[in-house]
Amino acid sequence: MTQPIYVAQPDLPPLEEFLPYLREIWGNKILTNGGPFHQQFEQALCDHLGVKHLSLCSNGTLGLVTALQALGVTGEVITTPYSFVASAHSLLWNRIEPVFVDIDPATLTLDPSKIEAAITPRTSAILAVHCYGYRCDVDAIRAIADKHGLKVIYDAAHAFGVRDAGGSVLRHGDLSVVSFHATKVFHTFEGGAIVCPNAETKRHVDHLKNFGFVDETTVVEAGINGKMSEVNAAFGLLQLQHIRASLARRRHVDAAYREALEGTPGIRLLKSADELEANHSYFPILVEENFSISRDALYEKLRSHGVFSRRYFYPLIANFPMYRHMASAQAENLPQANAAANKVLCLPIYSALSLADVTRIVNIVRGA
Ligand code: T4K
Repeated sequence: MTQPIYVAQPDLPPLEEFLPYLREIWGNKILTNGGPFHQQFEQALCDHLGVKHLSLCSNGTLGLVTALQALGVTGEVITTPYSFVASAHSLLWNRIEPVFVDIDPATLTLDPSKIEAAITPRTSAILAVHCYGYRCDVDAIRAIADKHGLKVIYDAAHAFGVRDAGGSVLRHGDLSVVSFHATKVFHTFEGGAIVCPNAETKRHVDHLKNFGFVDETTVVEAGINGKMSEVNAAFGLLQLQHIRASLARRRHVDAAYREALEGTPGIRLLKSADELEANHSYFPILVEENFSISRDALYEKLRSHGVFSRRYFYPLIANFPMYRHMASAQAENLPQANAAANKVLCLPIYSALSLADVTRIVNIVRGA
């Protein structure tokens, strides 16, 4: 009986490597609220990413909610419908109205050429997503934001380790939020971070993720509990020692998929990661109309062989009940996003995926 293959599998270092960290926590009894591992991990991440300021948080979703609050974003925010539902939910949690704009079919990220037409006097920001680790057109988005006086927030949940000519892509935007969920390239079981442009913004974010406390008796804003625990922070410190090797193995898996699938009639791949500075966090294929079976039939076929691919991101966010009544959510406004939601299948990719399993998966796809 062959083992099931899931879309993601978290990296876990040998348990013995984690035990000394746990002993330290058991010894000092500091479990959360910005303890020593939290501080060390923040600094180590800044060094690793080459950014000056970041604030750890308990997950990417609360990171997004807090980032929007920190920037004082209100009214309407232009965003992509092609993402995990947490992107748009972070707006609703702040009582902000999402205005959906279509995506660029080449990168599946927000199409800058569609943004200006969606700006109204109520627009205060753009929330864009580096989908699958493919960098948004950050220069075009910045130019539009500057012209109209808008803030830019990047949902960089998928973008840990992605670099461009200037360094980590997490430095872009007024704030950038990364997820360290178990299914991500770099994870701390649950977790995330808000990358900040300066110390003052980081301080503000630090207060907001701690209920709004600035000292023992002063609460300045209605903050939330978005803190990362010491166990998660310690695990993150350990994970950082393994991330380069893990990314290198993902690169091999990505390359093996590409080599085997390139040229398959009816299967389209996004441009290779190196051209777009991505991080092999997902392996999306687009099942076009001329493929032998439908995307959903291929999904079922893989399942019947114990391969659990995922239709990220189907349904489109704009089609969920809390969004679909909105004018910008209508299908005629979002042809590319709807097409992607109906075509994309994310094949399993993780550092421990063997090349034999890649071949097995490709054979199922090609034999369909
Ligand atoms: N923005 C974007 C663009 C995002 O993609 C996400 C999260 C967020 C914001 C929010 O960040 P967080 O608040 O989550 O930090 C998963 C994740 O829960 C979610 O983090 C992620 N995006 C989203 C794309 O995918 P599911 O429902 O697909 O997860 P699940 O449990 O079905 O896991 C997929 C497969 O991974 C499983 O079949 C088996 C494997 N797996 C999963 C877990 C959790 C494991 O082997 N071990 C595990 O512990 O949502």
